[in-house]
Amino acid sequence: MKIISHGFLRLYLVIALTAMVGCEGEQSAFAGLGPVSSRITLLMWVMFIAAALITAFICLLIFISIAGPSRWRQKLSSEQGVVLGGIVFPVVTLSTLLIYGFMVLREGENLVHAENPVRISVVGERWWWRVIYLHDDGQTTESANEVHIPTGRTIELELSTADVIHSFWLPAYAGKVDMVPGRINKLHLIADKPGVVRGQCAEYCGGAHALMAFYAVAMLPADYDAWLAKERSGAKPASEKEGERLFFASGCGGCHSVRGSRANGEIGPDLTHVGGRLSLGAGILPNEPKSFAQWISRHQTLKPENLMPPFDFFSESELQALSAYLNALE
Ligand code: HEC
Ligand SMILES: [Cu+2]
Repeated sequence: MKIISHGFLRLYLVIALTAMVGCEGEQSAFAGLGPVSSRITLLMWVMFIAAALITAFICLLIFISIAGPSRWRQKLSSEQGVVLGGIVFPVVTLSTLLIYGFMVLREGENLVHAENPVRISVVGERWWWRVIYLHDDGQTTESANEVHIPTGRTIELELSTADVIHSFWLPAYAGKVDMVPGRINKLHLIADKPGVVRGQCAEYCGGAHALMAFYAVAMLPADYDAWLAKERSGAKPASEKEGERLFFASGCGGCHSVRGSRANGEIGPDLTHVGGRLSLGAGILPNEPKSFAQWISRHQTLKPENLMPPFDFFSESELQALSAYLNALE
């Protein structure tokens, strides 16, 4: 009898392959781009394979107990069989896996221990990320929705929240860590090589939770230092005068900061270098010149319930001027 037809086999293959496409992407727990995530990936495979073997073994026992030779069936149902199979076997296998799991995770923590880490504070906000670089001289530089890190160094992320519980999840580098009101949770990680990966809020935090993503950009240390120095500086004097005028006249500066200008709002993301970021709206739109106009005119459609008030009254030319001003903030 043919249990699996060719059609079914093909269907299984398609499903398996589709699921595996997710393993290579920019937001993948399988990518293992640093020592912490590599440990997690290793642990996942060991647990998965062990669970698969145990399941196969149990299936075999079930099969024997139903259709096996009567001598074997008697063995299985004897008191000895029950004690061995029902108590000793699960206690030994599960305890071994548990202890192994603790050891692997502990080792991952030790690998990233360092005296002098790069410190970055990330604050979860509904529904975006406030990112604050903590300099060695005690000063800070604020940015948003993007975390830049140097490769090869221990990064210490201080995770907190401005409102509800969020969860910081950057699968290429580390496991999830919750951002809990009133607490600062630390997450240590190392990026092995330069590259861009994506992260996502992993704890339901209300309306636009699913649209609360971010990017992490790992850079060679020299590139990182240059980037940070630029990020730290204020915005250049605006060349787009009309856009700048509209920005202030519309009250944008009441919620957004543009360091080096009058705009010093604290409610929304810092826009000092927004033109140089990868995305707008916490990973929702690619940062292209036309995205600014899209965000300003339609952000409540693109990211329903987000906490920026609607600004759907600008004319096309006003939108273009505002966009040009924001885009030039690199
Ligand atoms: C009441 C406060 C408030 C005002 C006023 C406001 N914004 Fe915002 N803005 C926000 C918040 C909050 C977000 C984050 C939304 C999100 O991603 O969930 C945001 C996001 C943005 C972003 C995306 C930034 C990023 O890093 O992704 C841009 C660009 C922006 N606002 C431009 C403007 C402009 C231009 C104006 C004026 C026309 C304006 N905002 C007025 C609160 C405000
Ligand atoms: Cu969330």
